[in-house]
Amino acid sequence: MPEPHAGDVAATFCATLVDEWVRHGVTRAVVAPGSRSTPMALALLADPRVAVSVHHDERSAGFVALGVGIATGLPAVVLTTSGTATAELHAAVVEAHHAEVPVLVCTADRPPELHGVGAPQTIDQTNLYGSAVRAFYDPGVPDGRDSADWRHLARSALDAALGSPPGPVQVNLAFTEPLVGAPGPLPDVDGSTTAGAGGCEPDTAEVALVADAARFARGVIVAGGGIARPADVLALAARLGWPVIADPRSGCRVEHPCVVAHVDALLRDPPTATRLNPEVVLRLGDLPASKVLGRWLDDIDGARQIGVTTYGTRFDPGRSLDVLIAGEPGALCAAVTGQLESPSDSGERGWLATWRVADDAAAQAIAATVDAAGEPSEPAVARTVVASAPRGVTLVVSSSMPIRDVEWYSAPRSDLGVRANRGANGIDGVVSTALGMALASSDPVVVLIGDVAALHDSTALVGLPARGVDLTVVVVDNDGGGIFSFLPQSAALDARSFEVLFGTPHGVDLVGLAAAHGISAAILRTTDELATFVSGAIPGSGARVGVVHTERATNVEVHDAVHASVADALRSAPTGE
Ligand SMILES: Cc1ncc(C[n+]2csc(CCOP(=O)(O)OP(=O)(O)O)c2C)c(N)n1
Ligand SMILES: [Mg+2]
Repeated sequence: MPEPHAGDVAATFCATLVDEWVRHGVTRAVVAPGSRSTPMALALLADPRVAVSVHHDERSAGFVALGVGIATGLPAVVLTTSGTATAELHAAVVEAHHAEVPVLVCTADRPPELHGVGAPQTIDQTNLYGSAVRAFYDPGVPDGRDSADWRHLARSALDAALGSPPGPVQVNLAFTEPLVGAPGPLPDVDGSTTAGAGGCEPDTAEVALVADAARFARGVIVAGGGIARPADVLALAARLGWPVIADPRSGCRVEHPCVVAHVDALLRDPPTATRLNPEVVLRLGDLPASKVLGRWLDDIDGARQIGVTTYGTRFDPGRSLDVLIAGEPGALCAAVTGQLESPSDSGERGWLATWRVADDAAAQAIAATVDAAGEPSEPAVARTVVASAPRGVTLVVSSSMPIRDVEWYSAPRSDLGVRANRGANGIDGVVSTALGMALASSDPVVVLIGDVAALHDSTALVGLPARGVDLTVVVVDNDGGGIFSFLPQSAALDARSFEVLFGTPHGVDLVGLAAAHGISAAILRTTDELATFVSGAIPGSGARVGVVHTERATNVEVHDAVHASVADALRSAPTGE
């Protein structure tokens, strides 16, 4: 029998993997150009059930795939050629690992005989991403005799990506030349189903443990990212008369009597921080960005702290949790509500009222201070973007100051999904992540991002107008890293050293940069202009960039003024008790 044509075998192998992935829900592929990846690139493009987007920069491509996984809960395939191209994906793989987002990472490779002999574009890709992947597969060059295993390989990789927790998986694909071939008949489908992502179920003892803690009047719920059923969290809070410290990513930051939106400002005021000390803390999902909140949680004396995360992942850098429960936080709250005997009596309402009065006073002080300034300050930008985004939009917020400003100052909103790459808190890949989300959903996406983060991911802009997405990017341009002005380095160093190493002005014209990519871009000079711009993020609005200029030094003053006004307001507000 003649040897099968290597190109045809590779084509059939790749078509089989793609078919198996598509049969189990994969619909998107993100491909970066290169030769060695040809068999898989052609298989993805040939399958009409797969939407393929092509990106020159693999680093950006990795984050686009991450965004697809965030938006859909299903992995995108991201494909690169061999060599350094594969290493460019590492940042997105690390973020996907920590954020528990599924991604199928396909790295093309040279065959074994070309390793260690100086062949071009050949590096050791074995376990390239270390412990950041759920699984690593290296099936070797397909030769046709192994075809009975192909579907199994595809399904194991998908199961690992959708495991508990979900995450990235590397499938290293070695191909020999010729790289172009025609697929033959695919191996038969074996009919088995995929495991799918399932969280852990809290057991009855864990539900009872939380229900027992719910006997305390002075309880607090801290809701971070990673809550699938926020309504159940709010229902438990309402039943117990407990405040919910609601991170914008939690889905709980809605207009609701239990929701506390300005905890960072409240806890900066020491008498208030002491007055609000709870007996029990229920920490749901990951942690909000506020350091002030984190420190307060770590320093609370004698309070019982119970953590609940879908996959039992620990978010507890201060080691203050007494118990960690694995289970979807909303589902756990619903189970606990079901176990409670009678509605709380009104005596417990004093506790919630204390928080309500404080948070309302803070909200008013923030609004008065921030909205009083004519020029758009950075807190005003965050407030305006959150308030003006049209219904149904997803807001993607970058580290570093944007996520904090949204968390600290924005008013609650019931109809706005907020996302941020907080797995590893990188400022990289933010626009690309948002692009992936926009590609995978029909709703517009708005990004709030600093200038350094925007520049870091500027290759996300390549070809953007032709991608058919509604992506509105608001860049807060303070010509450098504004967050560092809040850190001890700023006081400890001489002004010149600080500016060189941390301020890092770059002087790039971001409107010009966007325009060079064919994107409609404008400077936004007032909060009104910003509000109009953001409210234009509607279906069909396309790719748009708006730049708001601010100053790093002034920004520190604005933050200080806001916190001072909150402290004043808290001193004159009734205590609520
Ligand atoms: C990939 C990555 N590199 C570096 C950092 C460290 N870092 C944190 S914030 C920051 C500056 C961010 O500046 P910008 O995006 O303009 O936001 P601003 O602080 O001005 O709000 C840097 C470099 C990081 N978090 N991630
Ligand atoms: Mg900046």
